[in-house]
Amino acid sequence: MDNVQMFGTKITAIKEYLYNFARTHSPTRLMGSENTYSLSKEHCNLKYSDILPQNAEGFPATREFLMKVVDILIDYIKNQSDRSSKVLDFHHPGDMMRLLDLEIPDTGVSLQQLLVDCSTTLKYQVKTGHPHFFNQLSCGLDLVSMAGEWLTATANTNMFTYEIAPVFILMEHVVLHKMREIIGWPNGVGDSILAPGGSISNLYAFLAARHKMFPQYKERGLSAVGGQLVMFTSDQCHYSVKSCASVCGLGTDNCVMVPSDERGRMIPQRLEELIIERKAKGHIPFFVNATAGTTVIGAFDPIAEIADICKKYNCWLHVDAAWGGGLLLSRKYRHPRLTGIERADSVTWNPHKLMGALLQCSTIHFKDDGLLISCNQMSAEYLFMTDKLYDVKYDTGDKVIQCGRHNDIFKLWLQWRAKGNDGFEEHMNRLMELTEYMVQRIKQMSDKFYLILEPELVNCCFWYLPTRLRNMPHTAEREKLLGEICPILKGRMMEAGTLMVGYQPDDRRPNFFRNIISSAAVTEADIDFLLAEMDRLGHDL
Ligand code: ABU
Repeated sequence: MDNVQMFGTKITAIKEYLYNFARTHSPTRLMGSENTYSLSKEHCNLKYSDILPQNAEGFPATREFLMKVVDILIDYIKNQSDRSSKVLDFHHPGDMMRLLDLEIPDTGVSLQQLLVDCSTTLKYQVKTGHPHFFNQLSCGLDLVSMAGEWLTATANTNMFTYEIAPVFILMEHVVLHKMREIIGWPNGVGDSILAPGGSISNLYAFLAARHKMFPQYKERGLSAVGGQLVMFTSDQCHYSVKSCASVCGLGTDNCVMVPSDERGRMIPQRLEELIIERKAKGHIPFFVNATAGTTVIGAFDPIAEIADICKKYNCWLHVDAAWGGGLLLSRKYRHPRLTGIERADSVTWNPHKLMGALLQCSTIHFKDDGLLISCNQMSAEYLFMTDKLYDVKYDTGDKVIQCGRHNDIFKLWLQWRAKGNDGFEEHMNRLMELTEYMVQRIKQMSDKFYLILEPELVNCCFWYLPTRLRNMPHTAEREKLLGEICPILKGRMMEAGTLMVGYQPDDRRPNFFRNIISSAAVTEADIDFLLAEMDRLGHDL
């Protein structure tokens, strides 16, 4: 052992001594007044090599270690469900670095230290399942879906072949078929895949559309196209659509941003004009993206009207319903928002957003069966042999541009089993009703809040009005001042740790708040709390 190693071993020993001292003298250091995360005396000095799989005799210690990890997780869940607990314990990055021990040691730490590490990690994690977390499109913690994710982690398989994931592959078939039926494609025809996020799902749509129009592109590249491809999307779309143009060689200048109306919906007439304009230049319009639930405002583009234009000009219609897709499950709210979606060639729909499946769970669906494999297949012989024991159409790996694919299906399947279609419909309706409640409360408190527009989805966009600006006429000057308040009030929320609501500008207005209700934990009382807390933290600004 050289001097450096000896020094490292001594430091680890000192740390463990200090840890054990803290454990016996200061139980709260371990995040729990009962000090429940201490391993028994018999196991407290063990290391990873004393448990499975390294030590075949180590099951008792393995079990105790994992049960303690589960205790930590369950306490976290309990704590984040307690409305009097904080949403976050904010520290600036430099301070956070000092609070944590993130170093990778030369000599591994004990199992007991790993439990402290797990507990400390969660102590400083933002509690995205807290009922007062309204910050992102994905909020909340669906516990059945979480149980599914635990099982997924334990099964630790790859989704590229039926050979190593038979049950999960069949679950994908069943759930994705069901989703295509819900989209409205006859008998659920088509093909689908789970992708790592909505942006990549949109990219799959782009690739399939180009492949359909120029099947030679795969082998011959740009020369197969023989002209300038152009795609169209609204100026409110998710930025990943524009990113497709950059990644796939069109260039962002050839992703045409179609103006939207004052409610954030693409103006179909402008789409048609822009297609004609590009055709007149000799370009090849081939792809139109309609957004069903824009990220900031929650707007729905008029899909049926856009579908008519796509048909007229022979363009692929993709619907990015990553955010709004959940409303397909609600008879009350599906129409008119998603009317016409069955006319799309492809649809992105992210269950990890409105449906509350755990991150991440994003699906992309195609009306045309066979396109995904034809577009992406590379026939790697070490994985996708055609002479296997079983029907190799169940090997999904060659349909995608990635190789390894995470198992994102089990958590969704389990959640859907628990809720049934009825449960999901009730969940969607509840989220929309809570949003309606929030709008009603904002209108009742119009001295303190200014509603920017009536929501179509669960995005509620508004300004908070501090006392000094309450009697000012609502002009561009007041909007500018209200915009300046947003980051300050958000900073106060984070420092107080009691609430998280997002803000951003858009191309029509300066900063404004965007509140998202997508967590099953939220109640009317939480919305009342949110509004009261913003006023408490911001009235003097
Ligand atoms: N890709 C959309 C997620 C954005 C958000 O949570 O606000």
